[in-house]
Amino acid sequence: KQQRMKWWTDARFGMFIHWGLYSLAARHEWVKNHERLSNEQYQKYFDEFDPDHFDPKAWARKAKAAGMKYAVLTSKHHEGFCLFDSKYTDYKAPNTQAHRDLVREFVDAFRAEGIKVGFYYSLIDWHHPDFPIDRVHPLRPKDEKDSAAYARLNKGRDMAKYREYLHNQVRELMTNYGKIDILWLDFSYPGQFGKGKDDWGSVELLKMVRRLQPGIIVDNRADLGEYADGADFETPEQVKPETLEKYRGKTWETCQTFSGSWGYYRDETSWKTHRQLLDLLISSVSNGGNLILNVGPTARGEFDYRADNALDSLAYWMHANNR
Ligand code: FUL
Repeated sequence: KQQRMKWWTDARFGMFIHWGLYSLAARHEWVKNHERLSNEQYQKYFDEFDPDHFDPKAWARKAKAAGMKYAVLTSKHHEGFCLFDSKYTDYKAPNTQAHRDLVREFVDAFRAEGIKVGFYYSLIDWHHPDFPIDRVHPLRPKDEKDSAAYARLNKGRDMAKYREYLHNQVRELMTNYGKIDILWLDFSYPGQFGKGKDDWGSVELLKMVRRLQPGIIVDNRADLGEYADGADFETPEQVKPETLEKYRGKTWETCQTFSGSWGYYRDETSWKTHRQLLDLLISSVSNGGNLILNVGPTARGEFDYRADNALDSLAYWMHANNR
């Protein structure tokens, strides 16, 4: 394991990319949940998705200049939309006006810059017809404690079928794109929303992943229980730099946003200052961990000017301090 982790530990700094249909709404990647949108209401984002400014080579150059050594893209977020070409769904980028597999272009562009590539894949899915309606599902009942209502809503939904779908898709991701360096499964926090390793078939899933991608590094969010070799690193999310000290001695990566949300949120005003970003990087590295900093590209496929400015400031700092 130590050997497997070596490049990642040396790398220290990566780019997270949250991109999906929620980028069109431009008000949080959880918009479907927050606003309890039905598939029909959400459909307009699929119909309008047309990333005419998508230039993954430009993304990769910006990541590289900022000193980032790996990048993790949302192949599928909670909304269920797939940026990749999957045999198991029609709900995917090739069927939009993009007309292509965006994951493949990401992988090719970042590899060409010498940046390691990884996939985020959401274990929960707010589009799949078999995924059960729970307390965090957009279609949850008005009274979130009404168990009879859940029973009614879940009639005909079958977790076993969804589990098969998720295993099939992860197999595609682990098979069709060459060597993948990182897999970022998200989430369950066991027990919190009533889902766990038996629902995901996590242990089997990870065994398959390790078989198909022997060198891959996997996060700790799939509730792996007794399967000790399952997870490689802890994932403290949006924590303050002064709290990172407590992770010393562990293998960890803190994931952080430029503002609050992960998906593009046009009107968010809570952007971190460049100094705060630098503090996060320095605090992560000096406490023995990694930082993965997130960009939420716009629906048209480019980085917002505030993200560009932030990356530029990091690039300038790297340039000045790279001796
Ligand atoms: C969380 C997700 O719910 C967020 O939307 C985001 O992807 C973050 C990295 O992980 O669990």
